Amino acid sequence: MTHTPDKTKFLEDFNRAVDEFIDRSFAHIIIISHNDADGISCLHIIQNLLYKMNINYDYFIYNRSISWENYLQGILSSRQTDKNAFIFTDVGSNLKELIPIIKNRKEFFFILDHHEVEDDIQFDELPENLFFINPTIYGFDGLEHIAGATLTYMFAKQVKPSIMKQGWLTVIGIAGDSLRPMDRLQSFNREVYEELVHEELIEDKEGLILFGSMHESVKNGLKYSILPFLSRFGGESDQKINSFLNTLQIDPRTKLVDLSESEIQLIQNEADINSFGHYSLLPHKLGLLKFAFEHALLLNILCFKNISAAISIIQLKSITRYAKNLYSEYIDNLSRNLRTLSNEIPHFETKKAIFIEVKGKIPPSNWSDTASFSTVNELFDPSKILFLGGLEIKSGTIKLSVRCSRKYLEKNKTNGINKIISNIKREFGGVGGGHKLAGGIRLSKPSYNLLKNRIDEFI
Ligand SMILES: [Mn+2]
Repeated sequence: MTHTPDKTKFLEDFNRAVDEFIDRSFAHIIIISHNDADGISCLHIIQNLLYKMNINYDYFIYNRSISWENYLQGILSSRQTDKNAFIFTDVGSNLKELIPIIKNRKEFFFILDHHEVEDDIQFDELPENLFFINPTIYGFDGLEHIAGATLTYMFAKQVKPSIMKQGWLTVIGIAGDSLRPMDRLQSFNREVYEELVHEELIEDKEGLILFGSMHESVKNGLKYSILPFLSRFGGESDQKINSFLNTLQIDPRTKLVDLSESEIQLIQNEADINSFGHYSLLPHKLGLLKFAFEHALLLNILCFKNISAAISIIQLKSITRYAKNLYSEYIDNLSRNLRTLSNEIPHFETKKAIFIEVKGKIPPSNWSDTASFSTVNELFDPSKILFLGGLEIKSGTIKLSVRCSRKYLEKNKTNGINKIISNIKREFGGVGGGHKLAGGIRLSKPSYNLLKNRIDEFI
């Protein structure tokens, strides 16, 4: 969509949903959220809201690996009443699957999502018990303008203004989804961010951005930065980085956030990088959890390894040893994977796409993030679509992370990853979905082989 977003219409529909939600004073609510940092932030915002409203609730996490029909079968109760409701956050834009289910239920459904809607849907003919709040259908960009947590925060705050105190949760969602320094935020993300800074619920700082390692020493920052990934230092030996810093007369043990402006200048000049920007701190947290980007990344890691730990750590003030170990291991692997990817792995390349099979070279739990970070760091031709993955043993299917660069999107505005994935699904079946920039698909092995040869038809 290239036209300017219709904010008035969006807020009108948004407010109508909020009013309905308040007026119906539900007896019990089931929250369903996505298994990533944004989704976990949304979950906690809604939990806080329902607690304040004295409404009982249960929650579930959806990882999009099975269809909604199969998933909801285990959740939908045979006892239906319009006194109960569902709130979906950061998930629920697969309307083709959901509408037939929702139409036959008595409960009310509030879907707060920022993923693109791939299906052909008449939005004025939705079931009466469905409130579908998705800014992308009004022309907003689900990645650049509004995170799931931003939308969820706006909803919760409209219902109960005192939810602002939990607004820091929003910044975790924004940091996890946007992968951007905070000075690059736009639209609702920016409005909410500035409000939270103004209310001193979060702190906005500027400095050398080495995301993934903002809580570290400058030596570790250069070594383990994943955004930007510094090919000169990433995964290199301590000795090499120390000697670089020593020639600049900078103590390698200096905390990254304590570097002076002139030291930052010096590093940028000598290393030929340009990475000055804004980052966000959560004032009531300590150590790694104080840094919004790193906190979000930790949640994303835990969502894969141990979902309960992800759900509980967002409430903690300081990190557990267990989580810290997982984090260091992850960053260590990711910087190594990015190094591997930028050097050796063979590619299958067509005019419009690059396929990289990483099975055996990169563990499956790292595929998605390695794909994301190799794309944002432009390790491959940014004018091509990246398919990174391989055989997933437990499902026997080929699991692919699909990514494009922002540059690609600027040139191909209407043909994002979600669109490409739905084109592929229409031809080959499979399960998957996503944003304009990022998505995933699982395919059978034969379908995958066909796809590799015919990919340019679908892009
Ligand atoms: Mn999201």
